[in-house]
Amino acid sequence: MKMTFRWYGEKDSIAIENIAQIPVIDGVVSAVYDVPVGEVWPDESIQKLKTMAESHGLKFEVVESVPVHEDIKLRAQGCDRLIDNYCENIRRLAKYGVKVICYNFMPVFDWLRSEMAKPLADGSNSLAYDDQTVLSMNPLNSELSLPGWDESYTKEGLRELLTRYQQVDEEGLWQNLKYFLSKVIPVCEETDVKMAIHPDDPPWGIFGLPRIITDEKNLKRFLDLVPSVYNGVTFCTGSWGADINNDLIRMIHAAKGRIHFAHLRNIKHAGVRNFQESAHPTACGSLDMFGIVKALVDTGFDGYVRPDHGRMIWGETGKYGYGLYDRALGAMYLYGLFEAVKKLNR
Ligand code: DNO
Repeated sequence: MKMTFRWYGEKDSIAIENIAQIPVIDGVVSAVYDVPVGEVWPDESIQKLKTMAESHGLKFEVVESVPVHEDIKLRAQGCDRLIDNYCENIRRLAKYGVKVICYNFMPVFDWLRSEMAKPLADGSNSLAYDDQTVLSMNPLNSELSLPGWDESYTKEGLRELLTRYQQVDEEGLWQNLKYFLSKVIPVCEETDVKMAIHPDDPPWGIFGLPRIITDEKNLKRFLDLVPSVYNGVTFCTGSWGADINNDLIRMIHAAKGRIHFAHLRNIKHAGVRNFQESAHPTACGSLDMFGIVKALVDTGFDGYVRPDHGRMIWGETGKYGYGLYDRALGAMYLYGLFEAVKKLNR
């Protein structure tokens, strides 16, 4: 297991020096952020991330994300050029030592919450989701914006995009994903870079858009789409765990050998489709973090891990879910779990 930490590059308010001082961190997870989705990343930008990481004693082996252009998800005209660009990015990243690429196949929106800074009993705050609130939202009218979303959408652009998706249901999205993977995975095999799809967050359709990386059945279907080790997943406990019917430990066993990256965080369920993100330890939320780590170790997982989202604690402000302090506490806790489980398993 290699413990990593997400870093948004030079523009991140969290200095890489601070990340390097968290004792267990092996590398940063980052991306090139100033190139429009679908275009090729300049060599210099990739090289720069690597150099910055290495000059702080950190590796740069995981990219999150190389975003997938909507025209690929829609399999629209011109998508082959965009897929070629994606393949070129894989080749370039491989040249600089990248081993895993995290991406998602969620139409239009990335992760979604109804509240960004909901107070917790201890005075800290975190991200929360309540389906009733979300059902009453209209992305075209509300002020809704999330750090995970493409901020360049205009209202008209968004309306047009939502209209185009009316032609694509879940089955259509599966086919488009298969087409994308059939082009990309051979390049991964050639360059030894593993693709790791991120589950949909939350794992159900929103705003009438299809979502497919949602549960155990679909996880298996995804793995069978292209049965190559290079076609793998990012096991995000907070995303899959949002559906109370998902048995995360069984899902880890179902994906044995195909989990290349793990996003480990805890959430506390307040009801069906209603949860708040909590501190990482098992006792703070609804997920069995020990059981999850044990399942990963038992199935021979040897990939990258990162603490995911944290609360905002000690007065910290900044990018929602991506403060320094609580993620650092999370990294320490998770590392401790891995060390203990591995030693007990010997
Ligand atoms: C949220 C993240 C996601 C993730 C993408 C991967 O905090 O886990 O935005 O980076 O879905 O493509």
